Amino acid sequence: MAFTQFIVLAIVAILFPSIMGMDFMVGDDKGWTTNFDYQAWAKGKEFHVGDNLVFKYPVEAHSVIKVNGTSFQQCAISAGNGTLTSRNDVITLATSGNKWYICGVAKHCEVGNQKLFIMVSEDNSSAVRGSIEPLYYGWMMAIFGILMMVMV
Ligand SMILES: [Cu+2]
Repeated sequence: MAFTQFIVLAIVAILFPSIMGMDFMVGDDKGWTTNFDYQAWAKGKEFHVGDNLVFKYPVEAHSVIKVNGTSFQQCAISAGNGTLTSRNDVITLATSGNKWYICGVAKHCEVGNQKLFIMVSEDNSSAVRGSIEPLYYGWMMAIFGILMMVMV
């Protein structure tokens, strides 16, 4: 019985990360910095509501400001945008749509190209339902079915 429970837990553990929000380390090991191609970094990644963006950078070296598309193009910081400076800024993607982030320090955005644009799609639960391969889903159901028979 304990072994069966272990298997069920293992399967849940495999499925669970796809249902939970994901953490995206912006720039991966380079972090949030100048002269990095963040569009190349974002390419091929799928961002969903509930996921987190993590911006890491040395103290006072950079900042993170959420802006609109126009400010993004012009590297203009509009009043009222909260500036994040904790050097480990976690932004939870709360809504779907286009999101723009720039660095507010010196000319890092204009000269250093320190800017990130992403598209966020609807929440994970609906996305997972739509994106899980039917074949994969079928296999999971088959495994669950076998487990049920074993447990009885
Ligand atoms: Cu910067």
